[in-house]
Amino acid sequence: MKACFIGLGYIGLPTAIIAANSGIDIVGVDINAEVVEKTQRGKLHILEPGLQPMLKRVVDSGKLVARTTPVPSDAFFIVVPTPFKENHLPDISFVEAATRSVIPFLQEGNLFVIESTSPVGTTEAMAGVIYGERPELKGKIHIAYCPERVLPGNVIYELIHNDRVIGGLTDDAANKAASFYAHFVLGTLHKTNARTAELCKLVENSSRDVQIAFANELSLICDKAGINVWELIALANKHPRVNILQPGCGVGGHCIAVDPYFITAAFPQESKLIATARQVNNYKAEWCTEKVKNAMLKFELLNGRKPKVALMGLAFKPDIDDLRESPSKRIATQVMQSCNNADIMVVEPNIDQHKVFKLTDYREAYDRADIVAFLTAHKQFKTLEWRDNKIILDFCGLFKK
Ligand code: SAJ
Repeated sequence: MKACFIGLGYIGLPTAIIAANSGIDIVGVDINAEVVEKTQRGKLHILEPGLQPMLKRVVDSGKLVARTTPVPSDAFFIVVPTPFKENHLPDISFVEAATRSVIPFLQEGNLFVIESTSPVGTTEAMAGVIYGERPELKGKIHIAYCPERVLPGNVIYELIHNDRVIGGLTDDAANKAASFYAHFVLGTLHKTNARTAELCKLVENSSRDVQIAFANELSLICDKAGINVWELIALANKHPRVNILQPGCGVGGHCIAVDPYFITAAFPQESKLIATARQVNNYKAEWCTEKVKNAMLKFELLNGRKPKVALMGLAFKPDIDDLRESPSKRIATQVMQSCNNADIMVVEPNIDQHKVFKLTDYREAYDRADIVAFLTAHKQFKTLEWRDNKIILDFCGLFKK
């Protein structure tokens, strides 16, 4: 069995490694020559615990080979990003380009699977692209959609143990894809059609977005009402059927802050709640920005000088180095743009340097600042003690005060 993985990013590379580790001959393909070269040397180009030694092993044993172009195989997997364009419209151009790149190599009996998060109907559309170029293959290859659902940081465990949803354009395609995943997935493989599987992925992340929006909305209400939101949520969660998530300074990352738009773009009339959740979570970051700016103004009025401000954390969630779609980064940018003369220290302990922000050590920033805004609850910040002589804006619930 030989399979080609198109896209060696945060999901494609770990899946390729785990599939190779299960004994399948894997060819990993990426258009980025640097990624290919590094992977060929057995060097991991992403941060993911436990994956480096596994990569080295499968490269050394010849089970994983990296290239910039596909080769004839039994199965092809599309694992490339699907960002959004202006107006939050999904951009499936990478999926289409990756699909087109494998078309010359497709043979009768092959399996073709899309894993990239995609709007409903993408798998059917890509089948149309394939058969448009290779009409002789119509009905002779097996096409399916099987979304990834792993949590960065826990990818090895989740790739093996999570259940998978496998949507075939035909029952045969779903069965064929399921027997591929059965080589390395211990979770249950649930078969369905491609459109259901596409929407299922979008719904999983939208569900989390809506739940976080509820927590963020509560934080706004509590702020006005003078109630501690952390205590409120902890108490409400004592109810056996209530499980409210935690508020923060908004929702970031390339999944939860993006995928709901794939639903709202296609079903605008029917997805009011999903759209509102996006607005609430986006608004929460603006609200935090205003809170910081107001605290700075108030400080200046009271003390007759500008405050020193520490903005703590740029990553989109705790203990990672990923700044994509990060609300903390947005807040830091907006605060800095609004007061160009102020003394602002930006802190991100998980990265060494940043091309826009000059980074300060977290202890130094905490010591020096008059106003401290905690944007991301990194573990380093949890070692700091509350100080009554500072104005602390605890947006991510570090002290739960
Ligand atoms: N967040 C909160 N409050 C919470 C939980 C999270 O504000 O109580 C924020 C985080 O700070 C972050 C954002 O939400 O900004 C998203 O973080 P996350 O940990 O919820 O999720 P991701 O983006 O790292 O991964 C999600 C996962 N999806 C679900 O849990 C439904 C993962 O399983 C998916 O595979 C991944 O998206 C993906 O690739 O789609």
